[in-house]
Amino acid sequence: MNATYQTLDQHLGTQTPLQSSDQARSTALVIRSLAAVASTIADELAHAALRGRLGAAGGTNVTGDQVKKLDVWGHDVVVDALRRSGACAALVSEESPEPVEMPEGKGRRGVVVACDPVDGSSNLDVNGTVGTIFSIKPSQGWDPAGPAALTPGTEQLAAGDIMYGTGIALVYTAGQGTHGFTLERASGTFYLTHPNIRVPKKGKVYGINEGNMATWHPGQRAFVEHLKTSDKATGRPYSLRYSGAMVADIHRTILDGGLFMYPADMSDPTKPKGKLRLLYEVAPMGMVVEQAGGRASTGTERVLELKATDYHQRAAIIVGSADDVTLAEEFYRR
Ligand code: FDP
Repeated sequence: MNATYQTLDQHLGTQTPLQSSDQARSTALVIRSLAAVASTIADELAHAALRGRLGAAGGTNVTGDQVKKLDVWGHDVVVDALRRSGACAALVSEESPEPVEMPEGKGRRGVVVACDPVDGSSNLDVNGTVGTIFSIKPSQGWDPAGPAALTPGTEQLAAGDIMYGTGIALVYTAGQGTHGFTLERASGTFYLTHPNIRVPKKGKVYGINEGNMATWHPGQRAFVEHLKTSDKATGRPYSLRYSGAMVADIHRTILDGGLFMYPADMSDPTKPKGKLRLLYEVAPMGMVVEQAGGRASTGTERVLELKATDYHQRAAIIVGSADDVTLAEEFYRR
């Protein structure tokens, strides 16, 4: 390497919120374990076609998505790593209907983790980008500890994601800014390459699955129409970029600004239906973006204040540059 970078381990030691209690230290341990698993997942993804790991595992998960072989494998390696850490009391995972309770991490110092081990799995079979998302909350000493995951996102001790792209990037926040690391594959070490990321106040790019437009709230439709309308003074039209993996779309958004949106399906206006999962997609990415100076909203509410009643609850999300998210909310109010 041409420069000297701080390692993830060293950086975790600088974060004040991670030093204050046994539970804070457990949070750092969990982040270390997930970073170690990232190397293993990256290697498996890179060789999936050669190791017979592409394609469907057969069946659907609890939220009705088709399960891929790599989803199941990813869940198993995350469970193993968290058990071994001795710091996790329960794991809420996309691939398990009920929380996986872990006796190894019970007690006041344990944390609960919500994780999507392989997010964006429809990209798997086309060699597209995927990611891992994690959220860490206090277990409150509960046994079973799973219900402690249902508290609002404001209770998160830390959150982050790992993006398996051309490089492997890990982004995390423990409530003291959002920081980005790049994996040096040969040593399996994450180095701090993007300290204290700041989302530009306003962007030029939006990411959304426009194929769903017919189901959107009228305010959402009008907002996207606005972004596409030319107006030099306000930097429009915005460009559209959409990878199909939340982690990749939000990674671009925090670095370059703009918006990532997965609004609710309002086909039945009395029953808005989000797609993305609150505990292991929406809330953790909301914390990552807020800690970088951006905003995360459903269009009408701050996502970090949503309280879950179900482990796999879905929620809408409009996330990114503060001014752009605020403007989206104005369109919802009109
Ligand atoms: P996927 O279904 O492929 O796992 O859960 C999520 C997710 O991917 C996100 O990562 C992604 O942003 C979104 O769903 C893509 O959904 P659409 O295919 O409906 O656009």
